[in-house]
Amino acid sequence: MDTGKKRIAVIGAGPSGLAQLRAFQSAAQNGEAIPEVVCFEKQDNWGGLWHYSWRTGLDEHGEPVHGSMYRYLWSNGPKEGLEFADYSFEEHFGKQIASYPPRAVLWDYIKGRVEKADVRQWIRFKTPVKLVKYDNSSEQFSVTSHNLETDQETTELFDHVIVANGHFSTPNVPQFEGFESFNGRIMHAHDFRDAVEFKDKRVLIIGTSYSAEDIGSQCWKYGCQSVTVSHRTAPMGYNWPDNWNEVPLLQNVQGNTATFKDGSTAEVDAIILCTGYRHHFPFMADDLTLSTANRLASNDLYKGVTYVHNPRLFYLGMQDQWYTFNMFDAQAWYVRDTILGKLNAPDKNAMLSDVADRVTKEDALEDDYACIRYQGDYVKELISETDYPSFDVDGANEAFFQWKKHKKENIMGFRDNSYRSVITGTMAPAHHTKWVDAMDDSFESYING
Ligand code: FAD
Ligand code: NA7
Repeated sequence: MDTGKKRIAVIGAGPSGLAQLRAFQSAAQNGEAIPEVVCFEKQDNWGGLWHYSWRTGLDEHGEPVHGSMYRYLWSNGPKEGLEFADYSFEEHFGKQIASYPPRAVLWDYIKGRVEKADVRQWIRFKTPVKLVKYDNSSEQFSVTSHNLETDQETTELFDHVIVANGHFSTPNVPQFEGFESFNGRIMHAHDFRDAVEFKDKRVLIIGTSYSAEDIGSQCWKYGCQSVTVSHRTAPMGYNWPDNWNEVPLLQNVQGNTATFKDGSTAEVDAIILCTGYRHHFPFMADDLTLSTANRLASNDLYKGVTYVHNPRLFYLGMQDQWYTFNMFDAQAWYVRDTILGKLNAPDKNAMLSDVADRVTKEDALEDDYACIRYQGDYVKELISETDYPSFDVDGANEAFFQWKKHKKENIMGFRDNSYRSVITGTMAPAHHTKWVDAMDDSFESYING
């Protein structure tokens, strides 16, 4: 097979798309013939969610703003769980760094590997993909993209498409009775940018997952008057500060009074919906569109990446995520080797039963620890099939277990802990300032401060 003539479209230059570029570049570095790779990125820079934008709503071109990250965001899990096996933190920073870096520091790390790999020229920035279709007779995809600089649309043919547009950008926004007449700000986590906006305010948060926990903690840290968190299923149950309260699901709002399912009420000034995101692929033809919930075993993806209804199409990073950057790498290397013909997808029935098996196993998991092991096993499974550098996944699992324990011990202090790198074996130093006192999230403060 002459793979040198193939054309591959990668949609998105976030951590997943960049993992794909690095995977192909590493094959080329090893002397292998690689296809032409074109990466379409709608933003003006790389790094996906880690590339911060102050914008909300629509951007300067009328495109929906991708960013969901906010100022003062520090990694919500230990960096020892996500370290690239082929590019350690120590290689990038010239020293080991503390375990919960702020956004700017992780963005710098993500950039470092792909700058070293010199793949920026493969990316067309400010070029959102608008439509992907598949032609059964030519067995090719047509990809229509829009150059936002020149305002021109172009349609090109590709042999494979790899969708890496992330799934934490299109908000899931439920409606609650009385929202229309609420006397304050109502927003989704996707539009949250700066906790200082909520200083002295009584904040009501809906939801109990990462966004709820972290946005609530940010508001608390930057001086809000109180945090009330409303749950649909169960409270988070951490040992929260005194001005933090967990309540059942919101029933309605009248004026500034919020009433919850148990009849209790709270006076609130702002409501932040931390109610998750939707997988959203408005640019994919119907027969190519992945439809899945935010779970560990995504629907319709053989080995978590190959679209069972058209195995020339791949999706990266569509799972709910304990593992992130190194899991995207495991997936990208696997997809690369499938495209290069070193790995083969089985027939459709076998792919469907692979998916069903993953779903059944996920459904049987009893707790978060089992979920972490499950996703760790998935990472192990994929990297055992490619030349992605093997690393101690059990050690990374252990960092996640410790992280969970540290959160239980002290939810406002867990980021002060340190873990050992599974790539270099080095223990992370303690950060110079405790998280509750560290108001400056800049790169300089974290690395040089
Ligand atoms: P993204 O980072 O979302 O990147 C997708 C890229 O695709 C973007 O650059 C986007 O502009 C581009 N794109 C989208 N549509 C198109 C289109 N039509 N055409 C062209 N380009 C397009 N993970 C952690 O490991 N640690 C954390 O602390 C952490 N914190 C998080 C905090 C928040 C608030 C959120 C929302 C997520 C967080 N995550 C965290 C998880 C995050 O999903 C991953 O770290 C990572 O960013 C996922 O990478 P990705 O490339 O799959 O998606
Ligand atoms: P998640 O992890 O998908 O969590 C969504 C939360 O929203 C979860 O607690 C849900 O409750 C809750 N939810 C969803 N719909 C509703 C309605 N209608 N009413 C009440 N509560 C609701 O999203 P996050 O934004 O927290 O995290 C996404 C990523 O961002 C993550 O990877 C982090 O790294 C950062 P449920 O438990 O289902 O009852």
